[in-house]
Amino acid sequence: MITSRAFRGKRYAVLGLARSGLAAVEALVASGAFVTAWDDRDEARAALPVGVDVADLLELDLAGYDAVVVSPGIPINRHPIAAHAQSCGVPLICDIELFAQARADLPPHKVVGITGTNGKSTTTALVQHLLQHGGIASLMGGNIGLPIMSRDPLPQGGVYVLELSSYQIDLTHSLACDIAVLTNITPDHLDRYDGFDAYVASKLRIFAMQQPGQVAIIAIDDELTKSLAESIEFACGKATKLTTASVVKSFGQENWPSLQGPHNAQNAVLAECVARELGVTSDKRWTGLQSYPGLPHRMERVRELRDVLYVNDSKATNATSAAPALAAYPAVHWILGGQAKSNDLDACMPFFNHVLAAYTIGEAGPMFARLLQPVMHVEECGILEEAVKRANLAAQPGDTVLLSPACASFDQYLDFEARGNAFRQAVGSLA
Ligand code: UMA
Ligand code: ADP
Repeated sequence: MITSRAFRGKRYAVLGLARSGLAAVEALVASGAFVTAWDDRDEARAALPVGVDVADLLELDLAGYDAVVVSPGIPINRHPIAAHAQSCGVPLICDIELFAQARADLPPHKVVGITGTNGKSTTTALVQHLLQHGGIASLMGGNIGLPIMSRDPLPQGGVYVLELSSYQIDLTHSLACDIAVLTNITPDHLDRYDGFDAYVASKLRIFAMQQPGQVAIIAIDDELTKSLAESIEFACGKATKLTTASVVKSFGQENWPSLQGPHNAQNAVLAECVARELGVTSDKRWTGLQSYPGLPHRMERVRELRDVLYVNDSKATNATSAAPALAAYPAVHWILGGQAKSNDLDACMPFFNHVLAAYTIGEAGPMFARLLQPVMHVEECGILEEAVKRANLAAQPGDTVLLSPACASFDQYLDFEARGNAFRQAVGSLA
């Protein structure tokens, strides 16, 4: 794990004890800090290591604590911990800020931070793959599901590749990324922000934290990112602006089996640029794009049964990210729904002609059914297993059964991974 002298003898209150919170507690304790921790779940508190005080932070006088370490999943725009910490004059941070503060004790290294609404995990995993393929020691962490504080430090010259959500950026104050990457920004997570502009401002803090001379790499495939890139270049000096369209033609995307579709072209262009900036040779970059294995739950081919392809795209948690999956297949039985992030499916509309039937699930099911019924056949299924069963009955050879829900999973599942696993299981049990 990552430890630091910066934490020794200090006092931290930690709220949220799932992946990132527990990793933070363990790293702080190992660094010689005093830790008081809380999670509303009994079993999460029971997993705490010895030596940690357990107390409900809302009932604790936080004066004298050096920081409150909050898990990114805790909505600080409405959770009372934010006002409580503020009234005690204690900063709210997350594990990524702890990492930033620990950097001075790590062997000389570089940090790549990757944010954006869609494509973060793919770009992060691809950067990591290209660096390793190019012989550069690196590890990935952050929102990709790998809490960075639980990883062992890299040797000198290593590169930490961090996927950063806006939630994490909100709780990070001093992470100066040697390379900061923005994939795209479309409306998402609006329950956590006071409007779209506030969400955009949150993402842009990744650049505001950079030092002069550090590199910003930004995909400029739409008007918003184009104008943001101009202002970032103006503010922080060294920015590289990339358009997918102009670059990808000469790249040979047809040779990258796990990076199909226009969205993956964007991710590949960004990752290739990061790898180039960090000294990976062009030969290694090209062969690395070819050998990239892909990530689970992102347009993952789960099974072929009687010539019907089953695809798990559970990670498509908003309409913008579901659209490229619809675009990729011509005859789709589309399973969608969950916890809605918006009341429309406008981003998917250009590809409605690829959809043979829609199978709605979850909280958003009735709303999506109302939206889609005028333009396609819709079956309201409620749960995923029913949707898989009905899609299986209807699908003909050559069709694709696609879970690309355009919604968060939290109404019915722990997270998108649990939803994707449930899809795999339901598909696996089809006879
Ligand atoms: N909790 C309370 N009280 C509350 C609310 C929550 O005690 O009022 C507790 C819960 O019981 C739980 C913990 O707080 O134990 C929740 O923490 P968490 O949701 O932050 O869970 P982690 O496992 O630490 O996961 C977090 C990120 N989760 C979120 O941002 C929601 C993970 O991103 C990330 O991979 C992980 O840290 C490691 O860095 C997931 C995610 O969904 C994948 N991210 C969003 C996205 O990609 O869209 C932003
Ligand atoms: P994130 O980590 O930002 O959620 P992922 O790389 O995990 O992004 O991809 C999530 C989903 O978003 C994928 O299933 C895919 O359908 C879609 N997607 C991936 N990259 C992009 C992109 N650059 N633009 C739009 N959609 C994308």
